[in-house]
Amino acid sequence: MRSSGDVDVNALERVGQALDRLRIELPSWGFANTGTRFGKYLQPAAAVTTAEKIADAGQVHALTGSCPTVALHVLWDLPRGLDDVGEVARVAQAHGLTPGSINPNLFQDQEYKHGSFGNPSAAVRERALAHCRQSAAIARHLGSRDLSLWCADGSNYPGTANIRARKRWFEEGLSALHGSLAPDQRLLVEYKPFEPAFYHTDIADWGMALLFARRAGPQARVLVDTGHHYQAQNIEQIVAWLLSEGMLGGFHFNDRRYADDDLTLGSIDPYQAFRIFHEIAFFEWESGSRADIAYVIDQSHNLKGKIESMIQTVTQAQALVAKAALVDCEALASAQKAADLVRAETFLQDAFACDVRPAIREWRAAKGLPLDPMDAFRQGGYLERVTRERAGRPGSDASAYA
Ligand SMILES: [Mn+2]
Repeated sequence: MRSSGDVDVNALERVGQALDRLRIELPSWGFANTGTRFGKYLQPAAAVTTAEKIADAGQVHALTGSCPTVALHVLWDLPRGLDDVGEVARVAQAHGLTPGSINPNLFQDQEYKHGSFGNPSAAVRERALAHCRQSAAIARHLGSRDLSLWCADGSNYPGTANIRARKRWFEEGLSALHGSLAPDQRLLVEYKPFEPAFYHTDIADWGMALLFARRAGPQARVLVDTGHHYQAQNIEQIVAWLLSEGMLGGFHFNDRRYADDDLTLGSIDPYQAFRIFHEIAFFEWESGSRADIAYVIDQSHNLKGKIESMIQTVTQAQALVAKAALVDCEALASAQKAADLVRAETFLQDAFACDVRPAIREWRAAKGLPLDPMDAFRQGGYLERVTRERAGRPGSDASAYA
């Protein structure tokens, strides 16, 4: 690319190709009233039923063109388990979507007070396994590939948990779960350093998730939630290592300032997200293969409008992916080889500084999408309609903690 800030024809094509391939999954829980530990500010337009969450996700996909799937939480979206599968599939199809990753819930029920797969009680560990197996069955019936696991397991005080025993129980549980996957299913293992546990967390970092995934079986991969790292951790290095190991299964996207803040992707540090997208693009260029990665948004907005914040997130992801597509990987590789530091770094900085908005508008026009998805949403009347329909109903204050 040129460093003038203009997007030339070749670059325009690269942006178009990158956007054509971008699929970013929306979380059903991002459209409902969800809470912080301290309080919850209710939105009259928030979705209550699974059908409403899917309808809202359908709006975001219709306007952005990048979100054909919706992630589902078993406990919140399919409370009757397999009996809810038919209706969820029907509603998704009606809104132009397909069900995406299936997320078991191993942290909300009272039984999980001291953990799920790491619980000292064999009965609770069995219960966690049974719930995950049922979730895998739900995924099969919905045609969803990924079973996405986040375990809140951990302890709050030194000496209160047998860390090695819990590791062993996790290995046993995850292997047993892997054994009940269909051949085309994947098990994604997410990690998080702390919260809700504040002394030790059983899957605290990418290395632990990698070990568990390797031991579970060949269909297990690591899921990187961008908010689940210590301050200043080099996330793109983790991404590069997992790519190199063939173990990067997916992302949960959000941004953070302090901890797992669930802020809008790129709102605090867009260069961080850009560097992640760049490492993936660079890997794909170098290997000549597509990285098989599930991109999922994991954000629950308590203050911003829920649909608007998702549109904002997706358009931000489109912009950052477009910028990453502008890095001239061949020239970068040769600068790296020559240890030409400033030149190498400048390839990233130039791409990041490039104004990709005209190229993205061209792509949208070619796809028959609105040139400005946010403006189209605000003009479209959907929010006013659902606010009228949903306000004041019983259940609109229903609790979920995402
Ligand atoms: Mn997550």
